[in-house]
Amino acid sequence: MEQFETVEMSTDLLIIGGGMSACGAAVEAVHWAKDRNIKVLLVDKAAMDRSGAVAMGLSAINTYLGVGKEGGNSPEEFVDYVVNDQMGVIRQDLVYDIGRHVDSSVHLFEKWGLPIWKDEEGNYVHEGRWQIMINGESYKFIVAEAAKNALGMDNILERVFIVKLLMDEKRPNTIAGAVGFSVRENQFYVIKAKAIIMCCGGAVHIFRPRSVGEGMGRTWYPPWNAGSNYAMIAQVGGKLTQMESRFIPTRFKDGYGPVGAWFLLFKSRATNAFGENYIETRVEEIKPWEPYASHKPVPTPLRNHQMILEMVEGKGPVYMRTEEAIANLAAEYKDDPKMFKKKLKELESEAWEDFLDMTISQALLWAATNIQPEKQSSEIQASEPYFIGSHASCSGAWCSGPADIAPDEYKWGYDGDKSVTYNRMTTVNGLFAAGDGCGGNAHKFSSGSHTEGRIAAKAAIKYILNHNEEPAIDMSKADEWKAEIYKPLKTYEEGKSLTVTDDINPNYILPKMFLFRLNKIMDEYVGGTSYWFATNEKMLEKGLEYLEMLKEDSEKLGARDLHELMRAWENYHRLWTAEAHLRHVLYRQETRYPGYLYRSDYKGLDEENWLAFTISRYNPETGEWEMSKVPVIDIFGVIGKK
Ligand code: SFD
Ligand code: AMP
Repeated sequence: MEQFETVEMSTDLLIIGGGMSACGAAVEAVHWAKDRNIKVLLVDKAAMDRSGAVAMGLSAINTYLGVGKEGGNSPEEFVDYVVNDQMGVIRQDLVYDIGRHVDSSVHLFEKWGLPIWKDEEGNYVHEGRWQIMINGESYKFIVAEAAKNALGMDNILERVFIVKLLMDEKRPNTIAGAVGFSVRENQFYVIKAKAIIMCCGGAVHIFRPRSVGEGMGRTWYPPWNAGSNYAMIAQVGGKLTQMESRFIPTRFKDGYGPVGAWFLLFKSRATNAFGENYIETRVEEIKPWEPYASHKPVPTPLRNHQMILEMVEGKGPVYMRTEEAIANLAAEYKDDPKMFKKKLKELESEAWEDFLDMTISQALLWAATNIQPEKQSSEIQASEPYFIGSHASCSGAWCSGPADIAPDEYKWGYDGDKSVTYNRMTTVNGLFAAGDGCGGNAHKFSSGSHTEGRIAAKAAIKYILNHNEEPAIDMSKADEWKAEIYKPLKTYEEGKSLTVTDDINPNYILPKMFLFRLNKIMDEYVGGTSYWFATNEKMLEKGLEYLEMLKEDSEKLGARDLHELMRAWENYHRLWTAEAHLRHVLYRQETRYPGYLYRSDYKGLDEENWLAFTISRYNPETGEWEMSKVPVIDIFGVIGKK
């Protein structure tokens, strides 16, 4: 323990994470903090230039409304879209809040240097109604630069992994700080803070991925999003919502290339192996999920359901008809051979750029398997489940909404005084969440997550001004926390000489083996890809039993170096996320999201009982999980609207 120096730090606002929402939080927080003598510190487990989901870049910004522009959308229309895509269970106050502010984040990105595609009149080129095209290979770098400029490097800790949050010793249910360690240097951090914004992204590798063995690590969402948001918020008693809302993205097979550009920009069809368009041929099969089934566009889970039926009935592979889409788009120029050739080349290069900007592995896979998108179709498939509160799913913390829109049930302030509410504050005082971490609020994507970081930061500064008290943390416990965090290193050192191969040992379990076990339990009992996303009460109860045993074994996690120590704690966060997920799946007794999750024992939609948010709270005093539900309030009257 002596070799690890304890670094004690103190700040007013602590931003945990350095991704899209954290960068938004940083820029906004500094704006409100700078003339008020308020300190802001950001801690990222990686390097901000390329950390988080946008590391590889993106080819589109999926949330842009164009409010007030010709042909633009209103925030109310955005609410209608999101609520119905997500089968009704959405916090309309939070979505509206994103809708009314998101354009300004996009305009900032452009000001900071992000190239956005423009047409001849200088308007943004839309991929679809809500999506605009970008040259986004350096998207994260550009957004991070603005955050770094705002904060200054002295107020940023990179490569420091936050393991757990600390609660105030004097004030009940109030946040006071966090502890973590450097993954490069022998430094252990205790950080005191008056408010914290959780910006740690979603969770990947909770379920066994389709890519195993030599393909391990290739996933759609980034493998380093390890559920830190959900785990750390739950551990201190913060309420989580919609943790059953996992996301099953339809992706190009094996390379995980996104499909949005193909469906929306290239107007491609997807068909089964016999050329049948399942969106048209399987209309009847989604009817049990009315009123949502008739909404346009068809909700994402229902589109997935139609595709999954093709596979289950033996009509796969399912193909994205890229060659047909390119031919259709070029056909307009068929009477002018020169223009036709030029257009074909242009479309070909756009097809490759889409992946080179965002999912390079898909472009590599195309090259490696001799795919020429203008000549042949590519397989698509339903991926393994992910947890992401910012895409077409909404797992995350139960957060307070905007004072002017949120009904009383959805907003709270210090001591429950509804006249002083803090937007995006969790149910723990002073603890805020944004991006993938804020639940019940889907379709934020990169721009909406940045926006939510900004919203949370403004509220967190207000909270600090109203509660400007020193956090009460008992520093005499620092050595205890330190021993707990570095324990996997010690466990490994003490046990390593007992076996010749160090990945199999009776005294410890290495993070990779731990991960494999978690993945197996979740896949087989909680409805992973092997089971086509289906499970039932009995399976879930069995799965929970095995998770409990894994929890016991987490005490024996071993790590060979600092990097592996991070892997150990990431997997511990995954375990908590997995348990929260399982408990929510068990609680919601219906199949609201076919295509994402099937309860074999409750096959249909049950609007009467389950048009509600599922809420879980881990009680730190008793160690028990408490489940409850909160009714959905249709603030804008959009549920089931055609
Ligand atoms: O089409 C700790 N996303 C897309 N968004 C778009 O707008 N357009 C697209 O085209 C998108 N596509 C897409 C997308 C993502 C990926 C991976 C691909 C394609 C291949 C979604 C967005 O990226 C997503 O909505 C946002 O990035 C979410 O933002 P945020 O802030 O919630 O998460 P983050 O950016 O991943 O950042 C997480 C940060 O936390 C750090 N971290 N730091 C300290 N301690 C810990 N314990 C920590 N745990 C995590 C991370 O290092 C990181 O900085 S399309 O396919 O959908
Ligand atoms: P994806 O590439 O699947 O992440 O999708 C990018 C964006 O396009 C998201 O906003 C999706 O909701 C949207 N999208 C993808 N496919 C479709 C589709 N077939 N119909 C309507 N919207 C879609």
